[in-house]
Amino acid sequence: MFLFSSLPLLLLSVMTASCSETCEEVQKTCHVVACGSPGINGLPGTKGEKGEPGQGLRGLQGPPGKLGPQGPPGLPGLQGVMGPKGDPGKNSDYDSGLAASERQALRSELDRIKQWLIFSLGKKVGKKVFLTNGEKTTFGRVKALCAQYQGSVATPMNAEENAAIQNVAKGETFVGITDEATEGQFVDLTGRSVTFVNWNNGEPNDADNSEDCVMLLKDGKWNDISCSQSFVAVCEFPA
Ligand code: MMA
Ligand code: CA
Ligand code: CA
Repeated sequence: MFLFSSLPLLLLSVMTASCSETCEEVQKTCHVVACGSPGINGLPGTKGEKGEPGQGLRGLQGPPGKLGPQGPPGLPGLQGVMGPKGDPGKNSDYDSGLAASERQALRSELDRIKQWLIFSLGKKVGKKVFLTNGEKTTFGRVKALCAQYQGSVATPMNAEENAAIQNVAKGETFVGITDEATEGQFVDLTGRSVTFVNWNNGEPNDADNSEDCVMLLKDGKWNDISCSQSFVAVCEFPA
């Protein structure tokens, strides 16, 4: 049934396909067809191959377009890599700012200078160095002089130290021992009773009741003497 009713339409389609001209022309050659409303368009043909590039000159590039609106802020970036190690901090109490090798070099240079000083001027006994500036002065002045150079008045604690002081002084010298506080009780300058003594015969005699200081005689023996007399200043320093 469908086949019969659609047969004239099918025929019409075939005739239209073979008669591509206008309706008048169709009427000349295709007598069967009545001229009515235009037929429906056929299906599009397959796409042709791309043509050759044109021969005309290409136009100049136009000016850049206007700046677009600002976009939204981006997400935060990833955490950066760790930076290099910082400089060492400064602490004036504990950090000299010198490398260990520099400190070592200074230490050894200082030790060499100490050795020269001891060789030329002083005597070292154990942990003490005895030095003099050759000045002859009162006991009070000797104390002040030694303190000025961070030392103290030479005080023999044994025979060896006694000999070293005698040697450095090359003459009569005060030692850091007095009985100023209590007559007859000889103490060092820290107030401790002396354990080593080397008194000359008949000493201490506190002559004229005015001898509270102690001097080394040329032979190293001790004599109590007035503190206001003047003798060679000998100081002792930590070695
Ligand atoms: C004598 C003797 C000493 C005293 C001095 C004072 C020469 O030695 O008595 O004990 O300290 O005189 O100058
Ligand atoms: Ca005395
Ligand atoms: Ca005396």
